[in-house]
Amino acid sequence: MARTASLLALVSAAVVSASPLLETRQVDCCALIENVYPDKISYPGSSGYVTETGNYWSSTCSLAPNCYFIPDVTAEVATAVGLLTANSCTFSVRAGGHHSSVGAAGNTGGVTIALTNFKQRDIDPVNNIASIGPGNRFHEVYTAADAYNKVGVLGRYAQVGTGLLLGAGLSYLNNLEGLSVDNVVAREVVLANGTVVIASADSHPDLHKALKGGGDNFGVITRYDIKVFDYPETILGGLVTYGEEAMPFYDDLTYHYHVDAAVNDKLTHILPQWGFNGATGQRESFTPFLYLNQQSQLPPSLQPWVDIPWVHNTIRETPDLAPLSFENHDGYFNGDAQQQRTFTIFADREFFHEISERFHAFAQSWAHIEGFYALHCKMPITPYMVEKGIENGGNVLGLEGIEQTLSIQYFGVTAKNLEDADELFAAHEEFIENLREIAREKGLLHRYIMWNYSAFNQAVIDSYGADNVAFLKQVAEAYDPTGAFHTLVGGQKIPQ
Ligand SMILES: Cc1cc2nc3c(=O)[nH]c(=O)nc-3n(C[C@H](O)[C@H](O)[C@H](O)COP(=O)(O)OP(=O)(O)OC[C@H]3O[C@@H](n4cnc5c(N)ncnc54)[C@H](O)[C@@H]3O)c2cc1C
Ligand SMILES: *[C@@H]1O[C@H](CO)[C@@H](O)[C@H](O)[C@H]1NC(C)=O
Ligand SMILES: CC(=O)N[C@H]1CO[C@H](CO)[C@@H](O)[C@@H]1O
Repeated sequence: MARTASLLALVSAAVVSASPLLETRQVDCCALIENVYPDKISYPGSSGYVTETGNYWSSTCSLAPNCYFIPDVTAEVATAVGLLTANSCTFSVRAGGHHSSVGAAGNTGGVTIALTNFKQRDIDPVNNIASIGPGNRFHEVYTAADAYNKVGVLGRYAQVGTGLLLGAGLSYLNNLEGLSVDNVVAREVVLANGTVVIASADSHPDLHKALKGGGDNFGVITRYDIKVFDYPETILGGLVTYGEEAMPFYDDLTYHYHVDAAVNDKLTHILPQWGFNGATGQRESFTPFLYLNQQSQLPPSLQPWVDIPWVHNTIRETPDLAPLSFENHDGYFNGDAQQQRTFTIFADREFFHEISERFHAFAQSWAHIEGFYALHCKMPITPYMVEKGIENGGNVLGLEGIEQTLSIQYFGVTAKNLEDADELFAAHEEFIENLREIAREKGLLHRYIMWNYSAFNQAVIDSYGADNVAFLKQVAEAYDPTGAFHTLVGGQKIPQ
């Protein structure tokens, strides 16, 4: 099947390029790679193509590339990227496929490089480094490190991919060790011209810093070396489920977590979030908890969370983190239409309540859409986390100098059907932009927009501030002088 399709593609390409009407020669970008790696290209109709198309969390991101290129080793990525950029071919890079930004990790009519087979996960227990391939999902990395009672600063959901290590990265270990990007010590990067470099504090340090927030503007990452940390024989962790009865108390606890527990008891981690389920018309919350210490009882800093009415509570002593990541991920599946948007504020008790009330009212007005779900999270970035980043060499996120805890505000909406998505997503955008204005008027807005929770049309890199944008431009000019990652690859781009 793949072969027939590719033959057809070659034939039609030949016909097209012979046409005198076309000013530019059309290159068959898939065939370019297929000539070198015939077994690693999947065309529409093949099982490989179908599988890769299903590897996106949001159905809006499952586009129709002419082919997927599914390499196994770095040298193959390097050859392919060199060919693609030399021939001005549109291409995308996909790791775990969990970003909801359309066109960031996929395209229509181009080549999508699926890093699915990059499954390296080697733990160096002496130097406390995990070397991980971009094709891993977080549960795989947790499992590998669990074997040594070690843990990295990773995402909290089992199936999410390593793209998070480019963005910022909210994790169980944030309060103690800072953001995920700041805990990557080295990356193997395939540059636009196919050259492979290591970016670290000692090797191409400018690229290393740029990649801590600069995302997919510089190359294809084929390996991440991340720090791992020891944890005790057991830790406390689990998920607490709440219903409507808990909602009146929830934002007070969330505020308390931002300004007190996350600051003063750094072994804690909570992901405060609630969802509105269109089918039931009710709010619910599945809140992940972690306490990185060997003890059987919750510490006083977390006790208030179980003093309010809860429905189900799985917090227990556990020797491993991987099961927690699966438990968190339960209920998140691929295939619905998703849009997430985000902005950042300074933590404020009253405004926390107001935001929840407003988003709840918005969600209720969309309950009639099939499969409607609205998810809202409030996640802290403490001054200590920012200091950790500076200690680790600095990043380009522009968070330096905060004196109070920031709160990343996440808003996601889900629809079953793509037909409902346009209208819903437009209303969602309007709602969030309005809310952001209210935050600005109250003097609570921080400019930062976290890449990992952003929508395609939110100006992420701009939000890092002029100095960081200028730095990123300079690094892009040095490592991608022809601007291939700017013009040929979609996603969040450095403003020009
Ligand atoms: C259910 C769920 C839970 C989540 N939980 C968390 C969480 O706990 N903490 C958190 O911080 N975020 C979380 N996120 C957000 C998540 O971090 C982002 O969606 C992240 O981008 C996912 O990475 P990915 O590899 O799965 O995505 P992809 O869509 O594959 O990639 C995202 C972007 O990165 C680029 N990219 C990926 N890999 C490479 C590479 N190797 N080289 C070059 N470019 C690359 C892609 O081109 C794309 O633009 C969650 C998202 C979901 C849906
Ligand atoms: C590839 O690009 C890098 C970064 O611009 C450059 O240092 C290197 O010399 C280039 N290699 C070749 C073979 O052109
Ligand atoms: C999937 C995704 O978009 N992940 C992003 C997380 O944030 C970094 C940069 O800040 C992006 O490069 C990643 O693409």
